[in-house]
Amino acid sequence: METVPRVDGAIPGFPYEEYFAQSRPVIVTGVVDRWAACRKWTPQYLRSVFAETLVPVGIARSGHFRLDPSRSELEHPREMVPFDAYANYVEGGAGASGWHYYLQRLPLPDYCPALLADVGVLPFVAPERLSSQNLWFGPGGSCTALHWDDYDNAFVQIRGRKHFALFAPRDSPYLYPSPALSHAPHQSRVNIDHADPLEFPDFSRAERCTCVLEAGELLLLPTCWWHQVTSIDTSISVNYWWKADLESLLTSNVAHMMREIGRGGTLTVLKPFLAKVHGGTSFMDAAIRAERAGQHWMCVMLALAAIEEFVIVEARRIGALDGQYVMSLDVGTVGRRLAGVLTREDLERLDAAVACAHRTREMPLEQVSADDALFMIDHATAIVKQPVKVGAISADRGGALD
Ligand SMILES: O=C(O)CCC(=O)C(=O)O
Repeated sequence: METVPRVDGAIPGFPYEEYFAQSRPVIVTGVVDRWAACRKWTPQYLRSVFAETLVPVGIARSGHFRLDPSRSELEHPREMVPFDAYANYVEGGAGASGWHYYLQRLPLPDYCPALLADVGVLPFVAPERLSSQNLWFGPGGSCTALHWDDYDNAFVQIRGRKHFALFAPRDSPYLYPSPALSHAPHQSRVNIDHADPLEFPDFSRAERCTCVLEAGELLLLPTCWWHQVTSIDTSISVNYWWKADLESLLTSNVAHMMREIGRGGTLTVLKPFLAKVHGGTSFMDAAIRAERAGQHWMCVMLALAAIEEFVIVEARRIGALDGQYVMSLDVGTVGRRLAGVLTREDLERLDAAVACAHRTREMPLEQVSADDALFMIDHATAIVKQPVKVGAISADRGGALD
């Protein structure tokens, strides 16, 4: 089993961005240990600052916190609890009642902006890309189940230790994600501590990488890395999520979702996902960027999404789609209702592009050729007169990641 490397970050010009660009997790020492938070923050200190502020605390029977794929929420509803009472519970030794409580990803700017004065600035996080800064506070044994996020992550351990089990994005086929159109497509169905080999026979092929993050250390966790996180002691952490580059999201995690969604219908449901990506402007732009990055499978699927979206938007505009459930329609058929928008030549291109994309969808990512990618760009560019920008269409069905 591999471990995550530790590097000393206290050198001028430390190459933070390279670790994200190359999708390599790393523990950085000698940086965040200088933050005031690492000196000041204890359960008692947090209690004095938050006082009776109500905070949403997660509840689980076992200490294992999982999302319910049908609700985009934890398996048990969170409870609003006064912070001071929760801090008493953490300090008093959890678990007496058989229930386990964990304060997960509490947005600090919303709940306690005063605490932000104690954390430093991360020079590699551009303010316009920052999505959230969250507090994680709980007793030993709190475990956030295996999942991946569509943001880059800087995870700062302030107090106590946390154990991380990581899997690279390429291991997604062995990690059995929840269904792509569920509310937790980024969560694994496998309990990695007691995996059932009959239910999840390929799990043993996944290569686990582990580490224990100590107080005063910073873990750089690039987007799409699967992680399960377990507090070893009473633990206080802060994490930063920010918009990842489009190219680093075009991984087998997203391919798995696209394949599953594409088998049942159109890919336009992935639009909210695109909106969370740095540089994600339209499916067409994304397809072109994927082609430039040599990600041919992704290019083909994104070009198909651009075509599907254009056909749906145009069909709605001229009233040819009333009441039809967009998720499962056949774009070839709908395209034929677009007289005046699509020419006969466009329709021939549409059929050829859909056939190419459906064939590609079932292929391993690395086997798709540059010719197929260019064929799709060419056809999509001809069909899609005006790429639909992010935010211009609302998807009919959720499925975007939290
Ligand atoms: O600390 C935890 O419990 C989970 C952290 C996590 O999942 C994250 O930062 O993405």
